[in-house]
Amino acid sequence: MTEVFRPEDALIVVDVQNDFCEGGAFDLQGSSAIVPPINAIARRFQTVVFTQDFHPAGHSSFASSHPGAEPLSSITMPYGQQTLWPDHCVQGTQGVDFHPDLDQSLAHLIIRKGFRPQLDSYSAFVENDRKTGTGLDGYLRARGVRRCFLCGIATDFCVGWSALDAVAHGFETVLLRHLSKEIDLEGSLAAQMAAMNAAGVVIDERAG
Ligand code: VGL
Ligand code: ZN
Repeated sequence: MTEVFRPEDALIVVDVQNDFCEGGAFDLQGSSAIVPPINAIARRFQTVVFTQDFHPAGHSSFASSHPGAEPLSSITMPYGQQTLWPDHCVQGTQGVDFHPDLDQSLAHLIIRKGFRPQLDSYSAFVENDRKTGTGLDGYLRARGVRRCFLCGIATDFCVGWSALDAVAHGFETVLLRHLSKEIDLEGSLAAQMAAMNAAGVVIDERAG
């Protein structure tokens, strides 16, 4: 039986953008497959939020901004450890756009993140300094949301951090595992799944 979502449920669709999909700058291989079922499930929610990774050129989270640094290595920033990524989701490029099959008319709010040159943001709620809020918490509260469902890219980074922060902000939280795609960098998927389990995130393994 298809679950009936409640008026106080929100769907948060994280970073379903060209650069993380086939042919993108940081192609996670197979990301496109989650797009049609995300559209389908989004039609059943009364609150739908998309997030968009939205970096300026030369962003500090790019390996190319740190001479000699390899992509997927790590550096210490003033706010803590930061993984260095290939250039991705740069404002004004095609890679920053949502996947062409993602139905943007379903989004009630689009939260952009990672636009401060010296600060990255994985979570939809709080940037990587763990202090700078995006405003999402206030928006969801104002709309009476009590439970957050999360899906998108990447399970072990932006989706996972968003799920942990949803719990930390007092929301019941469900990860839609099969509507999410992982990076899996040196055990990051197992570690993030364990963290979500420990925090009380409900892991939903159904296809949607
Ligand atoms: C993401 C790495 C860098 C994500 C964004 O969407 O999970 N990962 N920027
Ligand atoms: Zn990014």
